[in-house]
Amino acid sequence: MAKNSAVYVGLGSNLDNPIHQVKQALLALDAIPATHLRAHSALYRSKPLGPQNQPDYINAVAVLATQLPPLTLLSELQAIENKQGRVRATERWGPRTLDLDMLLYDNKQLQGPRLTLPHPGLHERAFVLYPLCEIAPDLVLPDGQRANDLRQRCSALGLSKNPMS
Ligand code: A4P
Ligand code: MG
Repeated sequence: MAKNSAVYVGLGSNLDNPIHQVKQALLALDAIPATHLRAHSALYRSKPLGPQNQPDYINAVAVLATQLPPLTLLSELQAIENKQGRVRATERWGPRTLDLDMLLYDNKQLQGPRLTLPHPGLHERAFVLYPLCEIAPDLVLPDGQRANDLRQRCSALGLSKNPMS
């Protein structure tokens, strides 16, 4: 039987009913071939990182068990983004219906043209670290740092658990 890998995925949305977008994406993650949704965090509301003239985000983190290799899984994540109306605009960090970031794939570290692991924003983003530590409080990153130590160093200003989740 093929080995299961543990993959953490960051979900974000700030357009077109973000709570619905994120909940819909969780269902879609569980429907990826050879992949299961193991757990997900609560939904969080966060102030935008990047241009401020855009709505607040809804963010969450999910953990998957998958038999797909990293680039195949990335294509599946991008297909879900596209299906949920993602338009790739030229503005960096602009608003989007759905963003699915591969935060971690087991302990892999790689820097390729399509995929960087761990995701480069992981170490410093409250909207990633707080939901990540909610579902994986003892997680150790590939570089040996504890996710919970990074979270404690990261201000939660502008981040709140969404009461609707
Ligand atoms: N790519 C490389 N590594 C990865 C990875 N680990 N996971 C490549 C996913 N994709 C990865 O991504 C651009 C390219 O990154 C892809 O083609 C893929 O091959 P994209 O989703 O098309 O564009 P993007 O998301 O706008 O780019 P970027 O720079 O990755 O942005 P981030 O880091 O995803 O940040 N504020 C709040 N509050 N909450 C948010 O969720 N998100 C962003 C986007 C900005 N501000 C935010 C939030
Ligand atoms: Mg992204």
